[in-house]
Amino acid sequence: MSKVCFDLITIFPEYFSPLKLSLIGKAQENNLVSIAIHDLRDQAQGVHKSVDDTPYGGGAGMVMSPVPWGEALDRVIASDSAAIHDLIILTPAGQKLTQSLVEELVVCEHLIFACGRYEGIDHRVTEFYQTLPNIRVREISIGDYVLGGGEVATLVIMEAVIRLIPGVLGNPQSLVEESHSLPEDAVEYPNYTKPASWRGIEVPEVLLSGNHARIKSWRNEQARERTLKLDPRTRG
Ligand code: JBZ
Repeated sequence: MSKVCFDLITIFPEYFSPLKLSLIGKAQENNLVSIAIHDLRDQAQGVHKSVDDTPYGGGAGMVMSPVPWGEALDRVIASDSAAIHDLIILTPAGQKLTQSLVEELVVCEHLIFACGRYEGIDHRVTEFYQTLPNIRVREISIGDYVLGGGEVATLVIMEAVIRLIPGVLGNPQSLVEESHSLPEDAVEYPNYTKPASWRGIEVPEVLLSGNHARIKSWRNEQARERTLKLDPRTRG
């Protein structure tokens, strides 16, 4: 069975409390994934346990020191030294997250998420781990907006990856429908449930018709309209 191991390294371990909930909580209980959370500050030196310093060359803000990062990463890698590790460094300069990237990640055996804060992590961390055998370094961004650190980006990626692990979703049909029934790159059709009339708004008649061919083509048309409305230049 393909059990994916996750190690998360952060100065805010409590950011990851929601991983005990819902789908991801169940996936852990059912031993489909293992998730370990590590406090970077455990590897920091001195009374102040500082993990950042001023940037060489000047400029605003602080940069995370490679020293505690190296200690934390070496420990995680050593704890499963036979595995191939994918080290994911969250950064706005990274490869944009897409469903195809998520599909690449779900086949990895051991994913390490390095969650930076401040202006990010000293670039030598990327450079060093790229030189090691059995480690693949990936710099990833979840999108074009400004975040305060890598923790929320990590949660997004984990939710997208873990739901693709075999056995995690109760109803694997939803995976099939997502990937096949709609045109490539289309958004979903609108969904309705009971009651058939709510605040004077009726559920579209076609959905009550029982005519599955009509329903299918109506849904495809709705999805196409929504997709065009979102991005008329490149989609639909
Ligand atoms: C991300 C310093 O740590 C950061 C800051 C911003 C940021 C990330 C990490 S990851 N933005 C994104 O996914 O866009």
